[in-house]
Amino acid sequence: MKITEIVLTPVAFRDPPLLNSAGVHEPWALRTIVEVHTDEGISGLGETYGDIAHIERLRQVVPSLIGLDAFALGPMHQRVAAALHGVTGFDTHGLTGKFSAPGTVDRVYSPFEVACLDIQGKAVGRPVVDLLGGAVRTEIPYSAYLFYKWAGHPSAKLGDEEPDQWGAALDPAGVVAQAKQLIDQYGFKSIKLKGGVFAPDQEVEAIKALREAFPGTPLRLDPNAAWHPETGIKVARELDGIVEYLEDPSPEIEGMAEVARSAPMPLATNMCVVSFEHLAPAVEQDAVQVILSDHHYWGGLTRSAKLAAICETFGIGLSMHSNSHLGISLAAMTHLAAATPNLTYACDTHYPWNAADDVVVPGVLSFKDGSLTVPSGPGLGVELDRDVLARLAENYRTCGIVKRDDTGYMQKFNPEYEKRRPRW
Ligand code: GKR
Ligand code: MG
Repeated sequence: MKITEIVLTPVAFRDPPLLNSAGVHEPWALRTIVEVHTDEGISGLGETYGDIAHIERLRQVVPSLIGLDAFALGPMHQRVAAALHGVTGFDTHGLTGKFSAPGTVDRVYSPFEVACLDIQGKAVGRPVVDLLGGAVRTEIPYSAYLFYKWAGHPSAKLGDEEPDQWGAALDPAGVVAQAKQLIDQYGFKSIKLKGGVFAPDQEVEAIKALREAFPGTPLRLDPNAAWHPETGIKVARELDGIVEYLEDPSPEIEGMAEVARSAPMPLATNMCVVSFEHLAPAVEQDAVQVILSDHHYWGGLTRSAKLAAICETFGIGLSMHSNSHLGISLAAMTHLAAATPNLTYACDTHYPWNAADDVVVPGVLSFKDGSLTVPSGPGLGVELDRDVLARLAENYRTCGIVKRDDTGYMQKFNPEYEKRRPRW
């Protein structure tokens, strides 16, 4: 089954002003929708980042994939590596760690692999989860992903914003209210708070307020490496018995190892271990006890299964990371989580923040009690809504954003703002 054509469609969709240690989300989030077509008339879908530099790298490899068998994933990875000739990508927010040349290959390869698995599933009439070894669970729990946020996007200056459907969350009461809203709507049974926005004491207070409002619900805090190791150690001690894990308190493997030596709870990361070459030093230093896998940068679903095996070997726990995304990614994440026995934490997802603009035909991806049922149709089990795709592609052409820049957007309203990691 030969690949005959690959279509890349950059899209932009509405994103609320979510705050993090790099700044604040812009009004539009970017993704690229990948469609792989074959000579047997079967097509597959993938979804990946939408920054211009990433799109250029996707474009660079497409010609070398034409003519390849849609089942030839090993050769496909090799062709992507050859086409990129050691190119190292980069992002400016740094929220998913440092890019290396092998990590860049995995990021670029991922959406093509997912699309080919979609094709393979359709060809044999089985869901992708079956190609990954079969479902060890059919309901996949996701966590309520809370963000500090402004009431809405400012039109000219901070303070003049028209509130969006979630309103502001800038203190512990706002964070608890946001959790209630997400839990009422989706039924989530775990909570993650994105931190690194306010001084650590205030974020600890917010976590304690969540503990009081939701007794027994697993909690996590993720400041995206905003703290010096000594601050990380202090916070870890204060949150003993309150969070199930503390995510990326401090930068780099060495910083995480320093915190881990004194932290009473496991430390998790999606920043210092983001590629296979980071695993050996992290294991040697016992820097992280949980890895947030993410098929968008670990090289697709089959290479994420390899990561899971390595984590199992070294007794490292597994959770799942997310960035702003649409339903093709959510379907792929759900199939992967269903097939990964040691993925025992509820997965992260930004989906509730962006669901209104999904490119996938509604119905299949609907949360019940905080979980998604693994789609049962062949392949990923989701279908593109062509009208929405056309609308989001037009958004991309007109929105004026070609790369995610949380820091630059924050500086528009607060010119003094500097991205500092660690800050406290
Ligand atoms: O969307 O602002 C965000 C997050 O901070 C995201 O970019 C991170 O990569 O969700 C992420 C995380 O867990 O670090
Ligand atoms: Mg994180």
